[in-house]
Amino acid sequence: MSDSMPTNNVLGGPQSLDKECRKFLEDLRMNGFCVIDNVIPDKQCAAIRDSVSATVEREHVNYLPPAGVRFVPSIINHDQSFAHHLADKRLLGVVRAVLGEHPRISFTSAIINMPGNARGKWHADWPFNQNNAGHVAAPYPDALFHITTLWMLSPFDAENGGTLVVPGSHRASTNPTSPSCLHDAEAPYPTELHAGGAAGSVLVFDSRLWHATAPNRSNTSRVALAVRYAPWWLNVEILRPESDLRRQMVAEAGGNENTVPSIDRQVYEVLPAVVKPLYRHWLELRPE
Ligand SMILES: O=C(O)CCC(=O)C(=O)O
Repeated sequence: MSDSMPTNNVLGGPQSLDKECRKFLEDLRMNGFCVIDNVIPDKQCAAIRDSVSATVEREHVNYLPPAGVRFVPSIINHDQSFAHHLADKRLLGVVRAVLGEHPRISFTSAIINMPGNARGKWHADWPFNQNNAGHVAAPYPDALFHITTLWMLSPFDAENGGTLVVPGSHRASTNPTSPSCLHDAEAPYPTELHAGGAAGSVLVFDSRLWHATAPNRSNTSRVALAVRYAPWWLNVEILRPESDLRRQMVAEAGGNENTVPSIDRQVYEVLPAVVKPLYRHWLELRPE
């Protein structure tokens, strides 16, 4: 790809980025996703996986379909074993190149796909999922302004349910959560593939990318974190349980929305200094 191609709002001169980062950005721009390997070094990955698995066992909440998936929102409040890696230089290099300075974490969830879990429906993530009260209505503009990352605490492969993705679908102006989309959310897509990687890798994708939970056909759980990054200017308050915006747009309007509990002050205080700026906006709101 030449540097004269449309940049799809990737900020900063491409010359200022190193070769590896340029490759990640090219994949993200052309296919809608890339995989950054070795974000969590091998030696630490097993301990983090064990810690997250134990936390999910203790804290998992009732989650909607697909069946067989365990979920903990804002797991950072219960488990900080992985916290240091959230500000990984290579990953944040990609995030900043796309979203600009002062990115923020919008979601920190744990997801465990148990052996035999059901396949999920095709969707794009918040704020492009049309089933959420807070969404950018389809047809939406061709701009990348929210990044989803799936952290492979287990290796991801076709057998254990590496995430299903449709390469290139991030440039569509709609997705199968919209009645206007021609594709049935439950039907396989001809060009779908499983995103894969070794444990410790991070799948990074444009939140508009069509993706779905894949069935885990192995006999061990697939353990992952879903961490999403937003630019400073994207309003994420609808996700916060105690916000007035949520009261207005979800409770009073009778809508559906993800719930992202605020971060406990005591947890925030013990986070690594490089990670604090990513969560500062999500500190619990003190009653006036
Ligand atoms: O766990 C996966 O592979 C997919 C998760 C997913 O679809 C999501 O978090 O939006």
